[in-house]
Amino acid sequence: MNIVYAQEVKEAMEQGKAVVALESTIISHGMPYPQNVKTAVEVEEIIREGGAVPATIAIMDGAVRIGLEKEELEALGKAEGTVKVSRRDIPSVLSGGGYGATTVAATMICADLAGIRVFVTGGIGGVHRGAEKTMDISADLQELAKTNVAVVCAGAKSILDIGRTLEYLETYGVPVVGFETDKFPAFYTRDSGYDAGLRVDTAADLAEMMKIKWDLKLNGGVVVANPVPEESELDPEWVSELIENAVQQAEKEGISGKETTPYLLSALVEASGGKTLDTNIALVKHNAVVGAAVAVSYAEAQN
Ligand code: PSU
Ligand code: MN
Repeated sequence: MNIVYAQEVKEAMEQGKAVVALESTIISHGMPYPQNVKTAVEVEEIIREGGAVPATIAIMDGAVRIGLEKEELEALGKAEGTVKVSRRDIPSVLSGGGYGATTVAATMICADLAGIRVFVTGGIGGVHRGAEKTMDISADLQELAKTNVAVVCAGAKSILDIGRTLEYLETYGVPVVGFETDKFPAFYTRDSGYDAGLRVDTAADLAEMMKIKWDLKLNGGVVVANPVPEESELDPEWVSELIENAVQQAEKEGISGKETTPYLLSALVEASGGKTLDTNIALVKHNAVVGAAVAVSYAEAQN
């Protein structure tokens, strides 16, 4: 199979050490250069400081890559024409060559192939606003329904219909766990107005829950909803107005399909004078702290 492991990841796996998967769409389509590369490198470092080994996942030149070197992160962050790769795109990008940046869904698939059970990102995709007409529902949700990887995120942005996203996850049996919170966070803000449904307060408790779930063959992911740190939270009313405008702008310009999320993210960075980007970076780093702790606890629970 076309799977290539970075040396650091290979060694960690051989030794049964904790490994944390990271996605690459956030680098190629989620943030502008050079902040994207700087963040990716810093997030990897945070994971190492937390006692785990980072494995940024992407497709390069016909292979699934589990772990990238610094120069490769830089190349990916700068490259133009990188394909945003979700489940459906994996075979075509592997056979066609070039760079593919994996979304939450595709990163879960590759992490699962590699046996990595903890994955850190910013936010998951979900049911888009207006999905009752457009049927725009992220493939991330279907992947969470079936693939055994815990996804540490800061909830879902209110560019999405958060209520319907949570209903979908409930229908497909995906545990949504607030980390040190009862609330489901809304990415830029700590409280979406919806309850997460479940809560854990320690990485060890979460690791135990994951182990029980998968020992019971209850296949599928876990959403670990970790709110943005208070000091980096944006004003909920302000951000909701920005989002409202961005969603309308996207509609007017006829943006649809896989273009929607990247379009909205960059429109928000522009409209907020960079504030949404600062918050995005802060929350990913915080997720890395929690994800490393969960991976360490989960590795201990295996031994
Ligand atoms: N949310 C973010 N940043 C991102 C994404 C979501 O804050 O970069 C990316 C993730 O890779 C996620 C994808 O899996 O967007 C969802 O895209 P879509 O809605 O097209 O499935
Ligand atoms: Mn979509």
